[in-house]
Amino acid sequence: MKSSGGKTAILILALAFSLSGGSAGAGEAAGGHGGMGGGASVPAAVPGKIYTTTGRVEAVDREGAKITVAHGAIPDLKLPAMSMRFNVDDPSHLEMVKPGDRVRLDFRGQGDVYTIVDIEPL
Ligand SMILES: [Cu+2]
Repeated sequence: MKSSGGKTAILILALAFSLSGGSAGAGEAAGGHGGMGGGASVPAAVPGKIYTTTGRVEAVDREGAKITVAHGAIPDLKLPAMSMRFNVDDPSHLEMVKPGDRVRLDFRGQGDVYTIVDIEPL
């Protein structure tokens, strides 16, 4: 299939995802590590600090401006490898990657909310 078919499928998936998740509440929409358990062992991100990691894109939510990435361990944040949903500040980043892509991403954190400031396919 050409890319148009794939894009349609992705859009439908993204729409279904946002619809099914829409009633879960704003707190869940922030993504992050709220459900990880343990809690105390995860240090808060240093405000303003940019962290870099690599991973694989699992989902791109254009409506919600979020990208889900299965990232590697992030020693600075004492995070194991995991799947995590990041906010996206720059909408153009939503167009630059698609599910399945290996990516490098730069992000910053505030509390449990992690926001991608740059992302590029590897
Ligand atoms: Cu994570």
